[in-house]
Amino acid sequence: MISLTRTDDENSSISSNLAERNRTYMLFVSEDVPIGHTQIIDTFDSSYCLKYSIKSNVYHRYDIPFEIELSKNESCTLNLHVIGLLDREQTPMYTIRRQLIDENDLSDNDIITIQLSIVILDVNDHVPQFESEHFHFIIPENIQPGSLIGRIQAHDPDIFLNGKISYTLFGHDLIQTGNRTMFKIDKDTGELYLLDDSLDYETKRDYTLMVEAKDHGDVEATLWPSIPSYADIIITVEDVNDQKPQIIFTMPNEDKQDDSIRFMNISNPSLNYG
Ligand SMILES: [Ca+2]
Ligand SMILES: [Ca+2]
Ligand SMILES: [Ca+2]
Repeated sequence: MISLTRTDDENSSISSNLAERNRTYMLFVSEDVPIGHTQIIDTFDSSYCLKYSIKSNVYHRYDIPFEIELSKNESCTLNLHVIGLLDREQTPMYTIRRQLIDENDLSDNDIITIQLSIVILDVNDHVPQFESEHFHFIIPENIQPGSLIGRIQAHDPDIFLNGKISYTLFGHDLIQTGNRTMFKIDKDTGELYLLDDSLDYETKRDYTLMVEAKDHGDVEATLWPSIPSYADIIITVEDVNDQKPQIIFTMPNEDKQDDSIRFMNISNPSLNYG
């Protein structure tokens, strides 16, 4: 509450110090308040309302979804009215200036300038959005455990916990025979890593996973609960010539003890691309 007061007593007056009379305020308004929402900016002595009026929209911009009113009802209050939809992700802050003038004295000495900074508070009105619904990575079968496969990215334009994303991997192919976890994701960065050394093109060529992106908003909130998003990941294993040729010597006729005749069979599973 400000200390500006005025009475009808001719010996007292609203402070003549102009610097004192110019007021700055900071107000916090949630981005989900409905049109028609009203918030008190300040309360004055009732005599203040008798003297002053708000100069009509001197600095008003039509894309500002607020109006300021000097209420002269039961008490003398300076009020903020919401007259348009708010979206913190579009406009996180507004600055509004208005002048209070004495209609009977339009000299510059009796104008009070009000500067109002309105900070729009976030609600969790966005779910994380993946850059794609499907991520596809191709890796050679001989990459080492711990290698980076790629990065999954989702975006959430909310701020703080409402916009902080954590990633989690799911899927049948995540755990392989022997309870081996094949892949892991950095929950903060979305970087996808190979964990296990059992990649083998000849055994399994595709791994299908699912990734969840979830912000850190309140999952049990009534109005804006945290809701996860999902995307598919396919990891394709590429063949590498990783098997030494098998050389098999066979004897054409074991009855003949002729070491000079041999048949050689060379086979390499990695060359069977069928
Ligand atoms: Ca919003
Ligand atoms: Ca969010
Ligand atoms: Ca928001």
